[in-house]
Amino acid sequence: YLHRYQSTLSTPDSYKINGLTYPKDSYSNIPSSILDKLDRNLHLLPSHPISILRQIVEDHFSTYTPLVPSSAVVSVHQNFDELGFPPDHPGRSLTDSYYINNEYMLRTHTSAHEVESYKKGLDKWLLSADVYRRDEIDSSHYPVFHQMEGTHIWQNEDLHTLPALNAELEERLKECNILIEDETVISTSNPYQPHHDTIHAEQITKHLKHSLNSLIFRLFGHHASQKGAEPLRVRWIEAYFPFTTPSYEVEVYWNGQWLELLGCGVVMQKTLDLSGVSNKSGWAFGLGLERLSMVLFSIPDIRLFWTSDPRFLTQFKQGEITTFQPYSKYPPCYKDMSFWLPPSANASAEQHEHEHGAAAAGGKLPPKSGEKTFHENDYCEIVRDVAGDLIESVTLIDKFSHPKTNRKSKCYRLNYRHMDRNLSNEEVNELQQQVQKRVVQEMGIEMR
Ligand code: FA5
Ligand code: MG
Repeated sequence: YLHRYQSTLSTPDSYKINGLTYPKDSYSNIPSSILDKLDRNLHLLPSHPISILRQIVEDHFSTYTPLVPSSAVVSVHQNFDELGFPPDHPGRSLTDSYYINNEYMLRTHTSAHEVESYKKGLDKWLLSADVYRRDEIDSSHYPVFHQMEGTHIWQNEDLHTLPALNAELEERLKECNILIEDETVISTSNPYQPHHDTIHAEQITKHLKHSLNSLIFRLFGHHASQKGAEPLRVRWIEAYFPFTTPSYEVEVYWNGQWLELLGCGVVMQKTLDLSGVSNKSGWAFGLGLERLSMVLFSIPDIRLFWTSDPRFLTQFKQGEITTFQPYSKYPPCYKDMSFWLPPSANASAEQHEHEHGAAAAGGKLPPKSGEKTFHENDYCEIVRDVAGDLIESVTLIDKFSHPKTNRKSKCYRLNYRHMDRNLSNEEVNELQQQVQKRVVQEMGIEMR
């Protein structure tokens, strides 16, 4: 490990990140396996798929200022409050987010930088960064991924220029073999903002849709551009985000499936007011780079983005979307683990999807130290902390409720695989035992 410069450090009392020391408190829940990721910056690594896509999006929006935040640490205020997230939003819970302490956290989305970027007086910008969410373990979920935020805002007195801009974008889209499926309507569930002139709100929404449709065609339209090919299908769906209205999610039809690419909408006036630009209006989007890369480069496992194996890293070239050539995979090795849940977890504590859109409460809100409720994300975190990237997936394979005592048990299958060599049964047993020991100690569960 000597060659590795460690700019992050966790001691029992504090985290040291980018030269700053943050005291720990009952919120602190970041394992060192996650802190290690803070220096990696895959979105800036030349010829890495994540960086290749960032660059293509930046080239597409060539007049927008590219931004890269200096640290993944943001205040809870920036990540949630400034953007109008209600106090009981599930995304705030300790089971879903990584907290430095009750004031600071690792950003869960690039929208955390919206206000500070508007404050800089920028009207058109793109921002790319690593984001952190506690999550389940499988081939498409990893606790760190990358997002790109893009926004375009105008001085209200300039909004009359939008119809001409939109006409130009429409002309260009006509040359693309794209089929846009959009049945969204403006309604009470997805309204324009009351202070907006309807015509202006409509033009901003159009500009948002045209801009993103043309980006998606740039990324996915290669095949559809060939003679006689089927059109590229893009679908617009009504969505909800606390900091935009109207709001949408955009999906693309790829290899026979609809794939969610991004969330977007017209920026809430409250956010712009907070940024000191009340005289402006416009749109914002947030795009997930891993999901995009996995389908465009045919990368089958999200852990591959983090490998240092040259067989992966030397395959790609900046500016080019090429198909991943799989190299030999070593065999997996799975072990099952059955345990009784702690008594207080018997009633509820089912897992939920981590979504920034949903407004429903249901997560465990901070701080509830000392209370033992079972949450799958806590379990997965310990597994990942012990096994690192050797763990490929954690799957619930059985649930049982004792008919007399009403005690509940679960059985998980832990699937281990090394990316670069064979794992021995002894090695895997050793990992499994460490996981067992830690979950018993830290989660109050009892092995069956
Ligand atoms: C957001 O994060 C909003 N900040 C997006 C936004 C920005 C809305 C600006 C409005 C205006 P969401 O949680 O849906 O929303 O994530 C946005 C995108 O990130 C998703 O569409 C998806 O592409 C990607 N994403 C979300 N969760 C994951 C995950 N666990 N793994 C990989 N990609 C993910
Ligand atoms: Mg979403």
